[in-house]
Amino acid sequence: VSSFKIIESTLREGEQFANAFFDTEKKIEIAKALDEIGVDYLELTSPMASEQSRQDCTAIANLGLKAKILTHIRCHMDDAKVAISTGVDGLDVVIGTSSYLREFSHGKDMDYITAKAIEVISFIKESGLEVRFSTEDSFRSDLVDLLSIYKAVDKIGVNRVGIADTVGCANPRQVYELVKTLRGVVSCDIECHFHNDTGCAIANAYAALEAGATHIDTSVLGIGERNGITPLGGLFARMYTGDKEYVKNKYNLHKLRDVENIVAEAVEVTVPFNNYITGYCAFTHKAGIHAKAILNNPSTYEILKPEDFGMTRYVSIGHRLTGWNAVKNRVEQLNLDLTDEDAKAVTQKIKALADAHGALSLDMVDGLLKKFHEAKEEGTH
Ligand code: HCA
Ligand code: CU
Repeated sequence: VSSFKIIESTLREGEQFANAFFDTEKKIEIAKALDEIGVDYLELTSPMASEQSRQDCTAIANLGLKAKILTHIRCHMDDAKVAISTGVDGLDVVIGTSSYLREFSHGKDMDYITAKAIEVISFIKESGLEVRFSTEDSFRSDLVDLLSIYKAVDKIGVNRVGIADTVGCANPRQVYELVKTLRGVVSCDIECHFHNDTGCAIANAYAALEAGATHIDTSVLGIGERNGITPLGGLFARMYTGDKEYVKNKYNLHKLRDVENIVAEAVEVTVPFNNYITGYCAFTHKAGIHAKAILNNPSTYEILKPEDFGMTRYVSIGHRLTGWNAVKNRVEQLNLDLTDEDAKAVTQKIKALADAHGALSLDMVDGLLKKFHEAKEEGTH
């Protein structure tokens, strides 16, 4: 995968998260924080959702951010007209194509959908805006229906077509196959949107990019409808691992933690302990064997460099799995005068204490080391 673009949808999909309520000020703060990271696009809630949503969309479209501003609308002329009047750079148009949605949601057939799509897309293009056309619930839609509607909109010059795994049912192999097939049928860009109900949202995004997709939808911490979509941080971790330089040069990765904290606080959740990159244990090394190798060369057990994300590595030593090399490293950090033999003795003491009482805090470990150091000093006087 040589390049990709991020459509950051915290301010659209993320607003569909159970706890989300962003007032205007919070939306602007989030938009600016995401812009600092350098995401390519921001996608905002439809101006048709409510009067305040319309005003907020207009306000953010006029902030002069580097990111292109999109709003997300139904495939209706009325939606398109109002959305254009907000001053956004482009519109993401969506309509359901699966039999579930055709039957139980909007009740329209494929001929109607195709004609409507062409009408709305042509209208948006005439106004000079970028336009994407996406099918909701793509993976439960008929493949022939999908390809023929994508082909039809590609022909009239849509900028991107979108595939949406609305229900989170797709797996990476299915994603690869669908995107690969679509890549052979349209010449425009391909955007993908993955829900995370079965934990595949990052892997699916990666598979889509490998198959020729160009744009991936994300949200901060993955928030969205139900359990959400591809998380921004997780996508960074995945893509960095494939092409570190591209990701580091294009995005300001040091700002990831800030925006996660802003969003976590706004929606009243804590950042998960095992979160990609920023989880509190994401760079904590524990077992003695790992600790020794990490101290010699971090690449032995680290695929992501913490410093590239403004994070720091931590080697945990106050537990029964500890090893003397890690303890000795702490001796050096504290600038104590202890030999290897001393470090080994303290290590045995830590293990015995941990067996008896559970983990020791770093303060307790430091206390043991200092006591050992002082005892030696007294011995030499
Ligand atoms: C929904 C809409 C959507 C749209 C995705 C897209 C989805 O909330 O149902 O515009 O590509 O998951 O299908 O988020
Ligand atoms: Cu969605």
